[in-house]
Order: sequence, then C-alpha cells, then structure tokens
Amino acid sequence: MIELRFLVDNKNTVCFTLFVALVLSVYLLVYLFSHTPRPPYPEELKYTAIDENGVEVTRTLPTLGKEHQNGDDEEIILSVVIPSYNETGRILLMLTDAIKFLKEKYGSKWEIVIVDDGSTDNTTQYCLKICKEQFQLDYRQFRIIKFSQNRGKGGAVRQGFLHIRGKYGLFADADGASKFSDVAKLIEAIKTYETSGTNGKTVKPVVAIGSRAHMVNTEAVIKRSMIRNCLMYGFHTLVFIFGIRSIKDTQCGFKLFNRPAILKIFPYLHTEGWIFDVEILILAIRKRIQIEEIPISWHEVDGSKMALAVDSIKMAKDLVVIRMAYLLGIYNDNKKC
Ligand SMILES: Nc1nc2c(ncn2[C@@H]2O[C@H](COP(=O)(O)OP(=O)(O)O)[C@@H](O)[C@H]2O)c(=O)[nH]1
Ligand SMILES: [Mg+2]
Repeated sequence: MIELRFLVDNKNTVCFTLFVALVLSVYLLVYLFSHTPRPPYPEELKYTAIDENGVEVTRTLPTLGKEHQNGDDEEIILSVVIPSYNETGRILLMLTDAIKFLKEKYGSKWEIVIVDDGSTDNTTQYCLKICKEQFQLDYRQFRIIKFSQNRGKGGAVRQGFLHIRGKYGLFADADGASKFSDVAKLIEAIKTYETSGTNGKTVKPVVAIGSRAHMVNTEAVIKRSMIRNCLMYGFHTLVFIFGIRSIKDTQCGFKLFNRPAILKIFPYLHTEGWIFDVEILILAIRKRIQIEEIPISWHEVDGSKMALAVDSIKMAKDLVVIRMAYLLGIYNDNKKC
C-alpha cells in the first residue's frame, strides 16, 4: 500500500515538474523571439525637407505631444505617414492623388511624412525632387525621415507617428493601392464617435481602419495569384484563432487614428515587421479603444515588396509571439517601448 502511494506521489511530482518545465520553456522561447524596437539613431530624429527658399534642409523632428516646443506649431488637421522602401517607381501616383485631395479638403492644414526605410534606390532624393519641382511644397507640408538601416514597415510607421503634428494620423501605402479620398470616410467614422459628454468636447480614442473584406469575391482579389490568396486565407484563420475575431481585414495599409488613440498605441508598439497591424489592433482591443472597420476602394498594384514564402512564415511566427507575449506579460501594454 505504502509502495503504491509512493508511486502515485512520484507520478504527480514528475507530471508537475514536466508542466513547470514546459511553461518555463514556452516563456523562454517567447521571450527570446519577442521584439523591442531598436532606439532611433540620431539621424532618425531629424527630417529632411525643402525650405521657403527652395533649399534642402535637415531639422529636428517635433515630438508627439511636445510639438509646440520647437516652434513647429501650425495647426495640422491630418498627418499622413507613408512607409517607403525602394518606392521611386510607385510613389508619384500615390502622392499626386493624396496631395490633390489634401489641398482641396484641408488647404494647408495637413502634412505628409515619408519614412524612407533604408531604401537603396534614392527614394529620399527622388521624393525631395518631386516635392520641389512638381508639387512646390515646403517643410510645412512635406517631410522625409531617412533611416540608415532598414527596420521594416511597422518600425517605419511607428517612427513616423511618434513625430507627427496632426489631430488625425493616417498611414497609407506608397503604392496607391487605396483611393486616397476614402480617408474622408474614415474621418467621418471617427468624428461620429470621438466626442462624448454633454458638452460634446471630451475626445475619446477611436481608430478607423480601411477594409477590403467586401471585395473578397471581386476581381481585385480573384486576380491575385492562387498562392497569395491561399496564404491570405491561412493567415486570416491564424489571426482568428489567435484572438482577433471582430475584425475582418487586419492587414489593409490604410488606417486612421485620432490623437488620443495615437498616444495610447504607438509609443507601446513592439513589432517592426509586417505583422505590426495586428499588434496595433490587439493594443486597441486591450485598451478598449473603439475600432471602426470601413469598406474602402482598393486595387492590386504590381511591385509588392513582400517575399511571399519567407515573409508569410515570419508573419505567422510573429503573430504567435505577439499573442503569447501579451498573455505571459512579456509585453506590457502600459509600458512604453
Ligand atoms: N518601411 C518599410 N516599408 C516597407 C517595407 N517593405 C515594404 N514597405 C512599404 O509598405 C507598403 C506596402 O508594401 P507592398 O510591397 O505594396 O506590400 P503589399 O501591398 O502587402 O504587397 C509600401 O508603402 C512599401 O514601401 C520595408 O521593409 N520597410
Ligand atoms: Mg501593395
């Protein structure tokens, strides 16, 4: 009898030890794969632009929340952050569309911040040239942050958002896949929900994300390669399993935030790769920030920078890491990165 008891106790101890070892290994693994954005190099805290005299200048970037401290204090309604990696071939069309809309809608109360993520095709010089010669814009409307080393789309968008001045901030892809004027729909959606209180003044954090979910059976999606569509469905399933169930299109590169939402999300964002959109949404959900998904126009543009196989595997891995890191407390949504 005593021997039997000893065996059972021993079995329980072994099971318990195995369980603890498993939890520790998972923790260690997630910890090892978790990500902290690298601190910006000094040159990444500056922007390049054209001054009033048509001369190229490099100046210190304003800091989110403290932008009035360095005299950068014009009223800006909409800031547009464009992550750009080797975009000399695609960005002109996007900028033409965006600038036309911004001028008509907001006069001079807008800015574009291009984040050149270590391009090797002179994206910065190309953008400065068209900004000066084609659009005649100066530093009040058009700024470029140049990274000396590639960080990934998430890292570029994060760095851009930490240095904008607008009441609203949009990030949009450089390929012009979305119709820029659809930003008006996103702003309307945010305006509907952001004020609260009887005086209608308290501004709540709200996010409006462009969505292509209504296009699933349209030619724009069917025209994409079968492999890309398969990977897209696989990815959506994984996103669903790992916790985002209320949002149909997490990956659309056209998302708008009001200022309270920007302050609650971007300083806390860890992910610098393609999957950063999912972390933005996880943070918004955890912080009970309202998210509105708005159907927008979208078309496939050639020249994608995604390496389908490698980037898909990386995205799947990063998705699991983000989810687990929040679950295990490795990522803390109240600690700035
Ligand atoms: N910052 C940064 N942006 C990138 C990188 N790769 C792509 N992008 C930008 O992300 C946006 C979407 O890229 P794209 O290649 O069109 O991706 P797809 O539409 O998902 O196929 C574009 O504005 C790109 O310039 C990168 O490594 N770093
Ligand atoms: Mg694209």
